[in-house]
Amino acid sequence: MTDALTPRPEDKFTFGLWTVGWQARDPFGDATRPALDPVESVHRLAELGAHGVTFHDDDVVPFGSDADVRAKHLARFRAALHETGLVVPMVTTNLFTHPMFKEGAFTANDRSVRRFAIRKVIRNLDVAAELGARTYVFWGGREGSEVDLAKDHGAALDRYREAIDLLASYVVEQGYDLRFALEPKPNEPRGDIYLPTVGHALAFIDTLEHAHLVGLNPEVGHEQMSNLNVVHAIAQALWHGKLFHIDLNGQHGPKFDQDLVFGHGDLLSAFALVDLLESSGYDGPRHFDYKPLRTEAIDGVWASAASNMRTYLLLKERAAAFRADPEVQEAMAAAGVPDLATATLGPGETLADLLADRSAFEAFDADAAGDRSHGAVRLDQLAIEHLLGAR
Ligand code: GLT
Ligand code: MN
Ligand code: MN
Repeated sequence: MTDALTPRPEDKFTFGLWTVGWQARDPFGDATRPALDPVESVHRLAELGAHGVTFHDDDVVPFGSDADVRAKHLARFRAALHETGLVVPMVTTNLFTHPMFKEGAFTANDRSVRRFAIRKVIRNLDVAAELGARTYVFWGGREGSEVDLAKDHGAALDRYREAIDLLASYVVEQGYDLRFALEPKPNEPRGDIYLPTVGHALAFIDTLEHAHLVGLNPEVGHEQMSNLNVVHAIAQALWHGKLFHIDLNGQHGPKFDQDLVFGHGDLLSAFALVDLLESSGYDGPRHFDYKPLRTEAIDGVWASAASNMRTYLLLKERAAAFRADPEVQEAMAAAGVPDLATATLGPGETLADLLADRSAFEAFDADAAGDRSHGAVRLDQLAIEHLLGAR
């Protein structure tokens, strides 16, 4: 293993406690692994070179714990962070496991469930702030429906906005240095989920009272479940200044949420994504939200955690080599990739000037423009050659 492929805290690799801690229960089968103590996960992830851990309230303090038990769990967890130096850059809330949330949390028809959900988040916002988290994720897995007529969808969006507005005003009032990141997903566990894609969530954010405090936590597989291009989604989130956090994993196209190891789905897309992230100035966590395969015992859990980081570092190294390759640079130029950064009007040029420019239209050789080759296949092949170690 070369040095560049050894994960280090400065790589900002983080893992949800629920990822390595997943016991691999699925709709058809029981757990195949024992429960993991979060304290052990913190130690093992630190040994593997991770920078931090993230968690739902219930991952650290079991739901329904009384105040004493809660304090003990939090104290043990804090001690593990202290011993290992792992940080907690992001925290989130479990608003999906308890049966009370079966019809929704912020968008439940039952108002008392909505009020409980907001209280559950507020209690955990205090924990997040105390642990120094900068991002608070909202994944609305139960916010949706199976039956279109069983919900007033406009009212659901009103209630969703009401909840996020209330929680953001709490953060502002408390003076917490926390921003919110909404995580889109098209379906699963609900038949259809509100804010199903990055685009839907961006439009929703625009309507919020504290819109500047709210961004996105896109997940690779969630966009791909919708048959969308995750690289385009991340690029647009960056373009809006809304990439607050990211969930990296793998997915083989539109099917159930696979949560594979990063890169173990669409590898070319993962390559382009790392290339984008590393050149974008994004300096947040590289957060892995994956599920160790159900076929694996505990050794496979730690091997797969390491695989996420190693795959990211390999792709980062391959992307750098790709960009540094003179033939790639020449192929990029031939394909006109850098030309898109030039504004369509020249400096000082007006729309009237464009209308007066005969070369732009009347004398434009449309057939020649239609005949040219853009060299995209050459670029794809160069990427493949770099990925396969042929260059
Ligand atoms: C849940 C979901 C993930 C979310 C997590 C945050 S929990 O496992 O599948 O995509 O990121 O609530
Ligand atoms: Mn997922
Ligand atoms: Mn996720």
